[in-house]
Amino acid sequence: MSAGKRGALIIFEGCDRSGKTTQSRLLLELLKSKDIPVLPMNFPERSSSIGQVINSYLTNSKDLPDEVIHLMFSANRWEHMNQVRQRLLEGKTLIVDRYSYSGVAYSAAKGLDFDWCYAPERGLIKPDAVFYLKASADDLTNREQYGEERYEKVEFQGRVAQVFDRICSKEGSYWHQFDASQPAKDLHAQIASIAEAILEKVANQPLDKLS
Ligand code: T5A
Repeated sequence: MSAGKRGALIIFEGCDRSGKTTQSRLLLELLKSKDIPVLPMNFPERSSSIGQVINSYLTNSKDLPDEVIHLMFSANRWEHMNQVRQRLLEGKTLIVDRYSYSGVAYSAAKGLDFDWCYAPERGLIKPDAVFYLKASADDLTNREQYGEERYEKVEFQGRVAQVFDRICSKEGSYWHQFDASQPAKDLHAQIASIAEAILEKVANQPLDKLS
């Protein structure tokens, strides 16, 4: 990549088991094969001290009030923001499995106020694109290992999906919704063509913040 061009911040969002990890990996491999500088990331990032608390919570070995775990998920993003900014400005594209929208969707689905949930996300780097993988909760429960973590319950995932839908219609311009129940290869082909156009489009644009 030539001097001054930045990388793109691309996010995958969706309910548990919607295929985010699969699609992130396929996109990463494609871009790498084209010699585009690209790195994977995911939130929660479970290795930091905050991330370890989040992991204990998700695997049901620790309980925390809803507000506290919400703020920890957000803090986990904030603790990585300098690294995210630096990598993007170095020209590296980041393919990120979950971001602020998961933070809002899962906490609002528990009954916390939507605006309260969104407030700590303000100021984080705004994604250039969000790929929202949407499928019915009934479809997703049939996928491998469904049900192992705290939030993997059909009724709860239905509420999470409603919040994702609300955010998708509100944020419209940089959200791209896909039918996650189609074969992974077909989904990848659709995602790839949009992603490559986005990389070109944002290379000379300044980074923006969530507001
Ligand atoms: N959370 C997260 C919050 O509450 N607040 C926050 O701020 C954040 C960031 C952990 C949990 O944390 C919550 C949300 C989550 O509940 P996670 O570690 O990302 O988040 O957990 P999951 O979403 O459960 O991630 P998974 O890796 O388990 O699911 P993926 O990545 O969506 O799905 P993937 O690709 O691993 O695929 C799951 C299975 O389906 C198959 C795969 O082979 C695999 O077996 N599959 C398909 N099958 C059929 N058709 C397709 N198109 C398929 N694509 C994949």
